Amino acid sequence: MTISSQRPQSHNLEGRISPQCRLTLFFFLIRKVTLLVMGLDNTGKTSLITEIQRGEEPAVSKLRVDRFEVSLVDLSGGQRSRGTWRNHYGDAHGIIFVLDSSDVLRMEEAKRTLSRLLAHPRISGKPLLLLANKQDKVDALLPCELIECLSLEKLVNENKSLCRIEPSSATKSLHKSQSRTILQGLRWLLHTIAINYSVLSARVQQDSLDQKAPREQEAPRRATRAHSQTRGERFEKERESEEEWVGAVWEHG
Ligand SMILES: Nc1nc2c(ncn2[C@@H]2O[C@H](COP(=O)(O)OP(=O)(O)O)[C@@H](O)[C@H]2O)c(=O)[nH]1
Ligand SMILES: [Mg+2]
Repeated sequence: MTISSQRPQSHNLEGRISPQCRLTLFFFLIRKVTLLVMGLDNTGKTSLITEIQRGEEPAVSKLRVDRFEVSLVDLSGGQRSRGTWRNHYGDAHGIIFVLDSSDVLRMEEAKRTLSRLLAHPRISGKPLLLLANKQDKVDALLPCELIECLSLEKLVNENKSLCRIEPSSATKSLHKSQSRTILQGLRWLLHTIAINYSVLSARVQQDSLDQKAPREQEAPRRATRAHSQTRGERFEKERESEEEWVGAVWEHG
């Protein structure tokens, strides 16, 4: 019996697809896209998603927009929940960051949160849509005022993220022009993702694997540890790690 020493050939079709065919694929392929919906608590994330899909409010909503199958992941924005955002960074092709334009008192907190988010290696460079929500309120800041307030130009330039800001309102009495701006923003985000789709998808694939790996390695170790501890010891340890974790959230958002 002979064993072939030939290495298996890779099947890279790139060079074999004619430019015409590539153009056809570009227009007709359905692309799967994951968008993370983030922002401080109470800014209107869940209301906006419900408005966009005109239905219930599950944590992950699926919708079809043009040639895209979009998963919108609604991430809770409370102080403690923000510590778990990073578990989703690797899955994202793009970000929707929702602001309560009328909450001037929390604008500094929003700026800090956005700045940390954009600087994260798994987010940096991914396209960002900012929704300046609650525009129906009389004291709401306009998008141009928010750009100043958040030093947005500096922030996105530092992290090489393409960014667009749109006014929005998620109230039931939504004016037609408001729902148009949300859709316009969403289309811009998807179009920007489409232009960089191969690069972003490769990044998502790699980051999702990297994200899963440490958790899978950690699981058997955790099981062994739990088995060898008494109930009292376990409680003490859990309380300690909870305290450490709360500290970490305060420090890193
Ligand atoms: N006036 C006004 N209220 C809004 C708007 N969007 C959301 N809300 C209200 O803000 C509160 C928080 O909304 P929610 O969607 O739960 O925020 P989340 O914590 O970011 O998911 C709710 O009482 C909403 O009804 C808006 O565009 N205008
Ligand atoms: Mg919510």
